[in-house]
Amino acid sequence: MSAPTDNGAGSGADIVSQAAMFARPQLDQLTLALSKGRIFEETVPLLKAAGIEVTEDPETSRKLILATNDPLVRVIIIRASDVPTYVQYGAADFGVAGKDVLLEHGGEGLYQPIDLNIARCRMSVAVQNGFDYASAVRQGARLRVATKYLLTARNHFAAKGVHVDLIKLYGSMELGPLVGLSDAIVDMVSTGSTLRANNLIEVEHIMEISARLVVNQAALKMKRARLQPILDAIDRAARALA
Ligand code: PRT
Ligand code: MG
Repeated sequence: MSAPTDNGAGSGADIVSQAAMFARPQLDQLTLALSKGRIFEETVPLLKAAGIEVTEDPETSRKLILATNDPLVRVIIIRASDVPTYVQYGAADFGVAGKDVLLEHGGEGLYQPIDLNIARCRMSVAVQNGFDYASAVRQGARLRVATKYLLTARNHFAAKGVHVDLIKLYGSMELGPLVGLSDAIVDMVSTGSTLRANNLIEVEHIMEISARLVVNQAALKMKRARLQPILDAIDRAARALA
């Protein structure tokens, strides 16, 4: 009888590899931080080009540490906005995060990001259809803006000289103008269908967004021999797919 793979009571070999996965990181072991969903899905082909295959699916597994075909490379699955923090503190050697997330984090302790050209979207200002954004801005009214991206939004409106009261949200920004929480939102737009479904329109395009590969500065020095060929292969694959 074969034991279910998820109950920790696997074969001897399973137990050894599980132990290796949970052991404190070794100098020659690499930890990659990814978030579930689009970042994971769009990073997988790039990893494959570097010879790394994640052997479990984060959508069906409850594990937060996933093994790969390379015993010295493991993947941790965390919230998108936590990726820079894990990499900054060296809990992950490298990770993939959106430019939106990296701008909010500030980039401390992270080595020069490589643009992977994946998870592409744009950061925009949107308002309810019918709201006269141009006049509100022209008249110097104080705009209430709901967003997850406080720093980027603050910089954007400050550069334009627009007075804003920023309201921090953690998700579903689209609801803000519909229930009178805010006049506008700053959020990611990809197909535009979420805005349309909620009677919102884009009134300003702040910047193009794509996901970046970020590397812990110390790891790049200490683990360069193992890390650099992987970074180069991912970079080549990203350019080839772009
Ligand atoms: O979901 P969670 O709160 O855990 O975190 P997250 O939303 O940051 O993670 P995730 O996985 O949704 O997004 C990860 C990264 O993907 C983001 O940091 C962006 O860099 C990038 N990305 C690309 C997007 C989108 N496209 C996107 N469409 N992030 C979010 N969206 C959302 C947007 O916020 C809006 O609610 O999708 C909706 C709009 O999509 P359309 O297609 O209807 O326009
Ligand atoms: Mg999301």
